[in-house]
Amino acid sequence: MNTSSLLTCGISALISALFLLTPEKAHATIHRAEFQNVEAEISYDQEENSFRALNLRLKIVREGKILFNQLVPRRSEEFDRPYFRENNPSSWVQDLDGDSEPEIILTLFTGGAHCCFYSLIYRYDPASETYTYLTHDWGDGAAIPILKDLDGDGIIEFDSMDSRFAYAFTAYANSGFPPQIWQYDSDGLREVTTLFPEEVYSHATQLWKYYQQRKQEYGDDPSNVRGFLGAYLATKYLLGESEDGWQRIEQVYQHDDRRSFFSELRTFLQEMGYMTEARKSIPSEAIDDWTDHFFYSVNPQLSERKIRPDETEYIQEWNAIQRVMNELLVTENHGCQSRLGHSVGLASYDSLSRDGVNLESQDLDRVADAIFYARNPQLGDRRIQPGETRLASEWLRIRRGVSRLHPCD
Ligand SMILES: [Ca+2]
Ligand SMILES: [Ca+2]
Repeated sequence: MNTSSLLTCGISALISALFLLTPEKAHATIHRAEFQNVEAEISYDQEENSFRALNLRLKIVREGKILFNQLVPRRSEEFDRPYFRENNPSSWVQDLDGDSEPEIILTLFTGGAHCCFYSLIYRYDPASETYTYLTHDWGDGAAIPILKDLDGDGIIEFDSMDSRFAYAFTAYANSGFPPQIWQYDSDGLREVTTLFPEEVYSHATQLWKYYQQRKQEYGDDPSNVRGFLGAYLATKYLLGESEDGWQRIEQVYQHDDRRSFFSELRTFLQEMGYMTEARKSIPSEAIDDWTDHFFYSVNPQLSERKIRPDETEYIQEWNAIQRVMNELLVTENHGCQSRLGHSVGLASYDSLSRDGVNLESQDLDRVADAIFYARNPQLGDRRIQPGETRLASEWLRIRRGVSRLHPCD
């Protein structure tokens, strides 16, 4: 019998909840589930008219022997309680990693409007004949996973969502979430979202549909649509279709704040790691062209002539900029032809005057740092101290030299 068919019969798992009145007017709540040779029982005392859940205990019986019977370690020993997703047929006792040994997945809710959730995953340790656990945080309720073998290979996927998008661009009710898919092994949960392009694609389609529905039902106000557009774009990055995603968003989002919204969106997606995949496909000519661009911006005296092999300081400065470009450049399509002629650029730009001191792009700060430290190797990587005004104004002069107000300027 293969693992997936074992799994199917195992899902005849028994789940029950019994409510017994104890003398302290506390209800003892018990949940039970079994899978193959493992039976687990969760119990806790629920006081009347109270959110407290006391004495939360997990008992695990394997092959008829009680191997584990302990209080569950919780962030709050009083309030965190087991959570079972409504209408979710997936059992909390399952073989997650396809080794025919069931694990126990206990998800806890801390209380609150929709946050927070975390799971304790218990694994059998044959050497000590007991169970060890690890913890995974889901954050917001939107991320509570559905456990399902999406591709039928016997390894369970945790089908979740990226809850860091809650409140990112708008109120919670208008927030959209990109998909996140995880798999379990003895080291913990590993994110594998991009290995499931069909699921990601269907999320992208769904998010675009939500965006259109909201626009139709509630109007095209920025606060109604920003959350869904942001999550849609993140999903397009997961699919390796960021150019198409940007094109659509720039086409449909015509509000006055579009420039600042796009800039906010780029920075957020970069910080959340969505641009890593896009970065892999950056051609080396684009990296060199961008390096040249910044190098000659801060060295106008060279009139873009080639660096000679004996000009070691210039070579070091150029190499320092190139290292930063390697890390920062992302695939972009801003709907305009960049002067450099590549669909590749930085994620964040200055939004205010190039001549003022109000410089806002973290990417451009890093370019300025690279040049500054290449020119001042005696500093190592120490920061400029208060009072070092000559160094401070040198940094600022470099920073102004690399300022860009728009990807197409
Ligand atoms: Ca297992
Ligand atoms: Ca699978």
